[in-house]
Amino acid sequence: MINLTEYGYNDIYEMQITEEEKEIGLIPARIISVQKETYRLITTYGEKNAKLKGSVFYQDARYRNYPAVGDFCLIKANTMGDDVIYRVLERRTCFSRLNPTLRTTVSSASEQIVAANFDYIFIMASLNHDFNVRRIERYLTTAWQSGGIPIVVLTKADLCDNYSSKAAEIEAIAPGMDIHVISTLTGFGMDTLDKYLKPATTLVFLGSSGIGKSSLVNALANKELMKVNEIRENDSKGHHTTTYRQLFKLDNGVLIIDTPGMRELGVWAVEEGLGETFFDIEELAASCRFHDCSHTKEPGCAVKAALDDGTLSQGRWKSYVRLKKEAGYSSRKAAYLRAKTERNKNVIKKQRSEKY
Ligand SMILES: Nc1nc2c(ncn2[C@@H]2O[C@H](COP(=O)(O)OP(=O)(O)OP(=O)(O)O)[C@@H](O)[C@H]2O)c(=O)[nH]1
Ligand SMILES: [Mg+2]
Ligand SMILES: [Zn+2]
Repeated sequence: MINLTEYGYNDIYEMQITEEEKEIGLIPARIISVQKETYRLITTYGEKNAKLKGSVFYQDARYRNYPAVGDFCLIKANTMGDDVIYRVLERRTCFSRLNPTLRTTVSSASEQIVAANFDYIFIMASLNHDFNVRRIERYLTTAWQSGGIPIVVLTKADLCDNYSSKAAEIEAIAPGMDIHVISTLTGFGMDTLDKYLKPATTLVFLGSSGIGKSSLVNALANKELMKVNEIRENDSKGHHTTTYRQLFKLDNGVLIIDTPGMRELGVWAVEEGLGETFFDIEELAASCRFHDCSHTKEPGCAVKAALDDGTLSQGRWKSYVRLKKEAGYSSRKAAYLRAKTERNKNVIKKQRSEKY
């Protein structure tokens, strides 16, 4: 028997299971990889392939509820074939991006969950030609929304002779954040990652293709878990070695989710998604006595009542508040950018009129 707590399972998930679900024999499992329609998962019985229970998933168009790597699900074990996934348990943390294949509209249907239920989110970039501060900043913005702790890992230190100045550039956009400079080739800086390597702790590796995510998985595992292509540095661009997301348990008990390099992040449009994602909270807020209720000390506050009687979890409320703030920030930023574009247009117009 496998102990699922070694795979990060704990009370946060356990308490979401209803009596009815227990009665019909549903058990928890963690998704360890997703390839098209096939889900690979781990349960107390071991590793199995699983399929979605069609009647539950297909009538629910909200993409968000589909399992992603790292998710804890309720499944029905099937000795005759694939197990059946009934439900995704509420995520403790998750990282999402706009689904590049569904970009026509910005709705919750175009959100793609990259990984779920991790503790640390490694935002990785290589110190050679891939290095791009703005891209790292975009990743960090989204990573903060995930609920996990973002860590910056700069790879291939052996190919860079001014890594401290590059690390300083990151420090400037992410003050106080942990930044690590490593080389899996020489072993440089590898020991600085030790503090994240605790049993049953989940790490997710994100970053462009070819920067050494899988190499780091292998280096930490001390064996070749993931295929790494030994291609020349200047040929590595645009070549994906890892093709799907996968969760590994190392011998030291650490859980790592390796992901394929992302060409584009398409930062999840927080503002548009907020109401759909947190429809329950928006509904509650609408029934507060005062329409401009701040949900802190007003009488007749429905949000506070729901928090008190437990129908709304503190975690969900906190992430709503955080996202709301974030949305305010991005709309202010958008307004600023619009104003700036307007100004530029006027400058160009003026220059043009001066010409003629
Ligand atoms: N010089 C040097 N090369 C490295 C280092 N780490 C990885 N590489 C090389 O970089 C190339 C890409 O490494 P991978 O680990 O496959 O990169 P990845 O981020 O997993 O790429 P995808 O799976 O495509 O997303 C390989 O040729 C590695 O040998 C390093 O620290 N130094
Ligand atoms: Mg890889
Ligand atoms: Zn209120």
